[in-house]
Amino acid sequence: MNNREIAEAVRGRMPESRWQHTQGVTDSAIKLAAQYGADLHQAELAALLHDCCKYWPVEEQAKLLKEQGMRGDGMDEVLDFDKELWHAPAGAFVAFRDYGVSDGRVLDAIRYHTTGRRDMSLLDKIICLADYIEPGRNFPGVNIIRELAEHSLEKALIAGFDSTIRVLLERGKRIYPLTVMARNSFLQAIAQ
Ligand code: DGI
Ligand code: FE
Ligand code: FE
Repeated sequence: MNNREIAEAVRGRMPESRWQHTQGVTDSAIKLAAQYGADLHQAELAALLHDCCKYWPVEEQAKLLKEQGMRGDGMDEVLDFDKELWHAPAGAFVAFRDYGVSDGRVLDAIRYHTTGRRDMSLLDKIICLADYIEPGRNFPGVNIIRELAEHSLEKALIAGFDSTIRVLLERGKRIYPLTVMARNSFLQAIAQ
């Protein structure tokens, strides 16, 4: 499947509002990739597929994740955390199985687009940040993240994770360990 065919298939399997979001993430990811020297085709492909599982019944997402078994990739505990996190690793599996994506860098960018991870790749950073700043996003602080994205992927992502973590703290929720690791590794990187 080429990117255009993938776009049509993805669109058919989600509500129109999520397709608008997916297009926004794709536009933002391509811009960030051009600005920061990443592969535009990979950025487009990962963005198109990043939320491909978002509207699957959670039981099906859980089933896919159980079938994959333990991978030792930081996602093994995900079923024990917020269901909102499941669509990312489940989406990577579906991108591989149903959309024929074999590029591990694209699959990882989908897998870690919600939580982040320690030492995120350039493509991981672009997809995660595009998801925060796409034009349809409208949460408190989003414009600061957009401004930071002009100069530093890392500073923008710290601000993004800070806003997510703040909401989780306010709601008394746990924070997935990979999100803490991602934020720590960015803080370390910008201090150097
Ligand atoms: O799928 P989207 O709505 O486009 O965006 P996303 O994949 O970033 O959203 C997943 C949601 O997961 C996000 O609104 C916050 C929530 N969440 C719950 N626990 C955690 C978490 N996000 C992160 N990064 N870390 C968590 O521990
Ligand atoms: Fe998502
Ligand atoms: Fe998204």
